[in-house]
Amino acid sequence: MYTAYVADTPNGRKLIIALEELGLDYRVRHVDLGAGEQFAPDFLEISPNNKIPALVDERTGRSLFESCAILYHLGQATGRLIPDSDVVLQWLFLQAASVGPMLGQLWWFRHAAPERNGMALDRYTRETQRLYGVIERRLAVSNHIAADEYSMADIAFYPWLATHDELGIDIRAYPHVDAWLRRIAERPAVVRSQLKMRKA
Ligand SMILES: N[C@@H](CCC(=O)N[C@@H](CS)C(=O)NCC(=O)O)C(=O)O
Repeated sequence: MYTAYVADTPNGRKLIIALEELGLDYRVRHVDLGAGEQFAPDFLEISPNNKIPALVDERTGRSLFESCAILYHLGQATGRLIPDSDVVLQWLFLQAASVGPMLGQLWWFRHAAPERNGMALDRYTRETQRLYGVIERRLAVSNHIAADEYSMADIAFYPWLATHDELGIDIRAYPHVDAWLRRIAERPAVVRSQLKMRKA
């Protein structure tokens, strides 16, 4: 039995999709980021960077933070969704190091900044478009991100790239990403993850 600490954000959703895909036994703990629950001492014990998601294995008491490290761990522990560990890892690093932070900044400057900042909007929009272009080129030659088959890399990218409308990104400019998003959205585990996240 696992406990998944999440909120209704792309990083939280990744973990729920992975747990659903793997059919693992887990319960959800919703962390109220607006109320500052991520700074509670108990939560910092398992997630010292005060961010969701985090995962606790209740059988061993072992905890992990950083979404892509958690996905990688679950894949290795079950022997599933990691067709080639080095290749999956490189895409997981790209997601965690670039796609999450850049799209996250663009979202913040578009939806949460107290005043409009044209330079930041321009910079993060161009960087986000560049990253959609990287994945577009990859999906032009591969059915999925790390390999032809579905893997943890797709789980890591999907909830982020699915936010294109909120980011002002015209998905028609990235037809392979668009088709891939539609295919992933139909997966039963992805559909179930949405229901689980509603409470998050
Ligand atoms: N690199 C981290 C990023 C996690 C992250 O940014 N989580 C956000 C929600 S999407 C969070 O918990 N923010 C709370 C805060 O910064 O106080 C990961 O992939 O797990």
